[in-house]
Amino acid sequence: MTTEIMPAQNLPQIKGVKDVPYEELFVSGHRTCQGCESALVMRHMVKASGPRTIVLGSTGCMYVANTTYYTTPWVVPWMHTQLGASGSAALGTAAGLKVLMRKGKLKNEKINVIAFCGDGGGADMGLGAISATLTHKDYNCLVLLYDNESYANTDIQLSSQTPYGAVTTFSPSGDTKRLMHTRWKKNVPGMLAAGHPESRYIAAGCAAYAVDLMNKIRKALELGGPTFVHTLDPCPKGWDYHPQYSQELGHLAVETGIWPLYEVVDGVCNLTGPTRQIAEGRKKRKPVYEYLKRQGRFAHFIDEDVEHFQAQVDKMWTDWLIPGVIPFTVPAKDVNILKIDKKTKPLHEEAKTA
Ligand SMILES: Cc1ncc(C[n+]2csc(CCOP(=O)(O)OP(=O)(O)O)c2C)c(N)n1
Ligand code: SF4
Ligand SMILES: [Mg+2]
Repeated sequence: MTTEIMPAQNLPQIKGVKDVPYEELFVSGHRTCQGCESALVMRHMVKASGPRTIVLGSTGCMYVANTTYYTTPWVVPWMHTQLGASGSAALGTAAGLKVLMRKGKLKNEKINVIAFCGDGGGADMGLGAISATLTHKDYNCLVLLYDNESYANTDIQLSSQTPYGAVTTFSPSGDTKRLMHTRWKKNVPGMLAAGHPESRYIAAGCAAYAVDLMNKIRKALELGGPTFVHTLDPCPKGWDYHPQYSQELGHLAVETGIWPLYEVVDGVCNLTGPTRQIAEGRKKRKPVYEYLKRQGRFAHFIDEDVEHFQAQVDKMWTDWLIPGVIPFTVPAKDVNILKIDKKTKPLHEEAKTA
């Protein structure tokens, strides 16, 4: 047995599927449902980050189904953390490692710290802690929010990420109310990107676009500081479809424009994958009906529900300041004022020459 510490890894961008590391660090031995895309996110996440990684996981399917009866699929060190605590666990672990290295108790090397949370744990309960973590620029840690659009582990309760009109155990469709849930999904990556200028990397991904997702994980870890990646994960149990269609639904979520893929690097927003192709006019956005009709949770929708859903998504693409990312619109009279004028001298430069 060797006690040698593995060297710090380089995490270069992956050019294509052939370039993806062969090594599996999330293996068999878990009890997630067949076709669970959140489990695939976990697999891609550690494949991208490599063996020098510590994973911290909030309560939820990816904790419970991945650590049942003394079995675990994690090859890397891993720890459970409380449902709303992914941000605090990430920051605390990063701070602990930094102190141990400063005191010489741990070899000074790059160790990736990744804390994951579900949408219930991250978009609802733990949002404040994630926000605080993203302001602490001296600590290297990634928070990954895997979004299956419900509190899935406790039997599919409604979260702030559940889409408009969807049936959950808290929002059944009935005779009195066809739609129990009429709130639009909270825009978490857009909100975090807009509000946390100290974070160098915030992105939205999907496991159906595996290389794009792995590259986002790598870029977050390479740039360092506190970073955030949000994935949309089809969930056969909660979304009510046959497990064989998980990848297809991931593709459809992106191709219909419901889930835009992007990254914000040092404040600069890049659309990625099919989202970029749609924005550039190289690919046509598919109607949301193509996505909705494939899932039992929308089976009660009538035409007007589909039309409302489509209108909301259209608005994201036609009116928003950055399509699908930043939800501000500009009044027609201000279109010219709000265009960025590159000729205007920044005030700090004017002060220097005064
Ligand atoms: C403070 C607290 N409240 C409630 C629970 C019960 N609980 C465990 S997992 C879970 C669902 C979490 O949902 P999400 O974060 O979306 O993860 P998912 O189960 O969908 O993977 C809940 C409510 C808990 N563990 N801790
Ligand atoms: S309920 Fe959904 S998220 Fe949970 S293990 Fe099953 S497929 Fe995965
Ligand atoms: Mg969830």
